[in-house]
This record gives sequence, structure tokens and C-alpha cells, in this order.
Amino acid sequence: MIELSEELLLRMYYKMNQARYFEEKLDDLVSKGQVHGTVHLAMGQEASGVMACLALEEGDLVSLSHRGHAQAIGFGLDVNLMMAECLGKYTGYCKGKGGSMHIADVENGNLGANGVVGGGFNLSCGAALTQKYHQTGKVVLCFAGDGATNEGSFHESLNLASVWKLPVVFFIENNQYGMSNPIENHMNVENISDRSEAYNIPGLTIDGNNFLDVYNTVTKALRYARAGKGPVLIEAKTYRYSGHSKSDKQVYRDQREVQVWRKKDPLLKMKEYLRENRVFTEKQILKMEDEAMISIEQAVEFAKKSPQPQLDTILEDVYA
Ligand SMILES: Cc1ncc(C[n+]2csc(CCOP(=O)(O)OP(=O)(O)O)c2C)c(N)n1
Repeated sequence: MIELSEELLLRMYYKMNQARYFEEKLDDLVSKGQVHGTVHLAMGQEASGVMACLALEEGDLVSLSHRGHAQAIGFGLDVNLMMAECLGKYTGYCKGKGGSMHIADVENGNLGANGVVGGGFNLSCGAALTQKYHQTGKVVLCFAGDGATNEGSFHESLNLASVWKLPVVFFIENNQYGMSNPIENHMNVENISDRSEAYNIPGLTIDGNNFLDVYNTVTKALRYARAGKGPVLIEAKTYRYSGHSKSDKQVYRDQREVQVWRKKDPLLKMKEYLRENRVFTEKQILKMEDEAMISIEQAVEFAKKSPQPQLDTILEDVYA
């Protein structure tokens, strides 16, 4: 059993709430036409995205999926700069050129969210090879969705990561759908973690809505990879409440299914845990929720007040 300090539990609950409020606000801004380009919301997946990142050590690296806001918040990105990026402002992480799907901060170890499904696998292997070559003792945490594990890049990356014993943890958020396609229509395995067998690496399936399961499993997997034993594949079973992206009318699923998963909401589950274990008083819980909400309101203010990129910056940071 991994010890959780009060300080860590506080950070966990605060960040899960920040992730939820961030996307609620973003969803609202999308509906008002204030966000250009698409966004992929991860409401319902907060325990996976946030907790996996909170298990990292200083200096570890991440590669985020296209559904990466909760992951980025867990990794410690500044919500002001994230919101500004989503609104296409010059103060954003990529000076407004990337938008929601390309939030990156390479200097600080965030190799970036990725619009290419499966694009993070080989990128993570490259970064992990660098860590191994330079003996940094750092690990790469690679996020992707269930659909991405049908891409060739997933299989090529697991193969090479296994052969070279690379310090990388592949963390798959199985939210049951690839766009409108339910998982049973696009793969014939019960658990995505079964795919690890083909590459002779450990594979684990966990409840992605249970913050403790996610945190404990990723912590152990990172230790394993850090010890030079090679990669680990983790599948976190979870669910997204929103549509695939902003244009999705969700005709492919029954809203009753969404309601079933809402009863297993990761934030509610964590709140129950805090109450049952009397870690914080009701007042302290409410205070954390309020502070998280205020931080997001401030992020929206910051983003709205920020300048648009100037036309003469259009070729800045363009490599090809
Ligand atoms: C290489 C590539 N193929 C197709 C797409 C279009 N696309 C965007 S998201 C997506 C579904 C991905 O599903 P999954 O990996 O399960 O992630 P989720 O969206 O469920 O989080 C697809 C096919 C893309 N962006 N990149």
C-alpha cells in the first residue's frame, strides 16, 4: 500500500476539480463560438488523466493524447496558459497556434498533446531511449486512447520498447469508444492489456475511475520502468460523458449508458473516499472545490483579456 499524505490528497482532489471545471468552462465557450478548431473533452476521465500524472517524479516526461486537458492539469501545466491556447491567444502555450489538441511545453517535459492518433507512441519511445542513453533515471508516461492501440505505431513501439527495455509506461484510457465506434466493433480482445503478452511486457487493466487504483498502479509501473526492467502497458477502463468532439451529436449511444457511468463518477468516488476516511472536513472539501473553480474562472479571464497573435508572428516557430 502506497502512503498518501494529506497534502497529496488535497492536491489530487483540487486538480481533479480543476480538470472538471476547466472543461465545463471550455464547453461553454465552445457553445458560444469563442473557441476555434475542435476540442476533445475528457469529463468522466479525470481520475485517469490527473492521477497518472501525479504519480510521476520531478523530471519525468509525458506525451499527451488529443483528449489531454486533465492529463496536462495533472502534469502541472498552468491553466491560464492552457485556456489561452484553447482560445487561440498569443499568451497560450503555443502562442495560439496549436489550440486544445497541441498543448505542449517541451522544456518542462510535456512533449505535447497530439492530433495524430497513435502519434505519441513512437515519440515516447524516442524520448525514453534518450533517457536510457543518458542514464537520467527519468521515465516517459505515454497517454493514448483505446482506438489508438489499433494503430501500427502502437505495436511497433511496444515491440521496440520491449526489445530495448525502454523506460516508458504506456497508459491507455479506454473510454469505450473510438469516435462513434464502440470498442467491441474495433478490437477482438477483452482487455487491451492482453496485447502486452505479444511483446512479453507486463500488462494491467484497472478501474480508471478509481483515483487510488490509477495512482498506485502507475506509481508501481514507473518504479519498474525506472529500475531498468522495461516498459509496462496499463489499460484504465473509463468513460467520456461528452461527445467525441464538438461536432458530435452522439446518435450512436443511448444516454442511459451515460447515466450509468455518471454514477461511477471519479470526482464523486474520491469525495466519498475523503468523507468515509474523514480526511478533511466538509468545509475543507468545499473550500478545495471553490478554489479550483476560482482558478478556472481566472484562467478564462486571463485568456479573454490576452491579445490575439499578430499577423507578423505567423511564421514564428514554423519548422516545415
Ligand atoms: C492517424 C489518425 N487517424 C485518424 C484520426 C481521426 N481521429 C481523431 S480521434 C479518433 C478516435 C481515437 O479514438 P481513441 O484512441 O479511442 O481516443 P478517444 O478519442 O476515445 O479518446 C480518430 C479516429 C486522427 N486524428 N489521426
